[in-house]
Amino acid sequence: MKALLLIDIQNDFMPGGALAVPGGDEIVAIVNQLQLRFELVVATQDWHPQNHKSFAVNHAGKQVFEEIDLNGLNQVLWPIHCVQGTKGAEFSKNLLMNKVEAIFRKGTDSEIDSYSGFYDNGHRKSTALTEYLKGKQVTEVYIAGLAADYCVYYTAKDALEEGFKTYIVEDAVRAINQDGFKKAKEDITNNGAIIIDSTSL
Ligand code: VGL
Ligand code: ZN
Repeated sequence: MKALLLIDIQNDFMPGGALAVPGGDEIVAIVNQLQLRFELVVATQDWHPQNHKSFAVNHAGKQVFEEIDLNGLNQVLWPIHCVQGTKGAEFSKNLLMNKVEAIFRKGTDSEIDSYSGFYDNGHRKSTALTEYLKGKQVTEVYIAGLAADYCVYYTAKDALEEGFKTYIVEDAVRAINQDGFKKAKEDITNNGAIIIDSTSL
């Protein structure tokens, strides 16, 4: 069984959003088409409390995109984004949601960031996505969404570690930083991930 994982296709990652990913809106129509080819579709939703420590404003004197040590982990400081219950945290209004069977929210603990849909950045707590997918006999995951160099990348890394055959649908992702995505692709393909195009599905 294969599953399509839709990563953080939320307003704040769209052009005009708080943490806009260039071309983020361009994936929505592709993702909607792609969903029709899958029996199982699940989504993740970045879902932070206002006091989340990944937000630069919550560290006196720190600027957006600076890096700090947060409870022993390297942390990029982001603009305020995807705050629980806000418009920015909602899924893009153009995203087809009726096929999405489950939504996994992440980044809810103010002390630790969570890029992957499976675990927080310290692998301290699980979202139970693995158990959910394995309970449905899923062996292959196809990953689409935002941002390619952060949440898509870390979700793919964990998917590989959890033993799933892992595909990145390249035309259905967009990166914050192109160079970062190039390195991310090298890393995950070295670990067995497969990069494909939605047109080949
Ligand atoms: C993301 C940075 C911070 C993502 C989420 O969805 O890629 N990036 N929070
Ligand atoms: Zn976030």
